[in-house]
Amino acid sequence: MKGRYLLTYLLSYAALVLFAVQVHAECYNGTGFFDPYEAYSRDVTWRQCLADIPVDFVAESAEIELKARVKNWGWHYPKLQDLLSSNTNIFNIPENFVCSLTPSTHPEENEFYTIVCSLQPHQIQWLLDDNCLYFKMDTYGGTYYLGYSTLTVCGSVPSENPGIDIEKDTNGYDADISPGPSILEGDQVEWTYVVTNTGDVVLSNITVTDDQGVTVDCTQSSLVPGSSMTCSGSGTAVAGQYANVGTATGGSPKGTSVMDADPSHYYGEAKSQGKVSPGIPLLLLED
Ligand SMILES: [Ca+2]
Ligand SMILES: [Ca+2]
Ligand SMILES: [Ca+2]
Repeated sequence: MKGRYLLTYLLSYAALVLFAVQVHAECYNGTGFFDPYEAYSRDVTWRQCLADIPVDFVAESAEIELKARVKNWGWHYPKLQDLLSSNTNIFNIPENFVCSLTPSTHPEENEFYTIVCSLQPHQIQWLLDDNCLYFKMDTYGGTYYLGYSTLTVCGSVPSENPGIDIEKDTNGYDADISPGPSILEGDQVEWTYVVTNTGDVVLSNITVTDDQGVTVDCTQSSLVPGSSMTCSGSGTAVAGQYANVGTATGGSPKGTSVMDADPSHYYGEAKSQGKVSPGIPLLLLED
């Protein structure tokens, strides 16, 4: 038996570890909105946007790659100089780049060169704020063709594992199968509906319904992972076998719906007939 407990423990632990690290890496690209661009003794500014980044995306790094060609050799090689946030609050605040690869010598005529620059954390935040940034290249004379510019942000998207559980009791009995507890006809019946968030994300818009029209009162409509609430309903016992099913539904932050249902039963002892065994029909004898 000890070995079996150990195995169960190890399997539970492995499941927890797998559960905890379910994130997957993602990279998103955006290409600058320009045609091959000819710049002569003037700076080049362009806007670059990323599309379709999930709202819960956690960025870890971002970089911009710029490819340009020198037509007429200038005094200096051009360099990616400034980054301008397109967020209106901080627009026009120039930010120098941290470039991991900058040409150390003047490029030759007609030579393509590439610069790769890393964005700093607060620049990445600007990018996530509205998915777009303005870039500026200083050219210092000469003629340059801007070939392309690619903006890439990499990070992770937390995966969702939403789950919900409901356990419904009649007068404190789970009573999933009939007949359930015996209750005298006309007595008060108390139903409890314990709803638990069994997933790893917050559930909201939680509703609990009863298929026999019992009014179910809950104290809250959202649950953090691992937490529970007890909802309740009440009614008057009727004679005979009775069954009702409680159903709980909820929604994850990404809009996934989860649902669970649980039944409970009771057997209503008819007042006028005294004790009646379930399943045995009454015989009415006629004269
Ligand atoms: Ca259940
Ligand atoms: Ca149950
Ligand atoms: Ca039950």
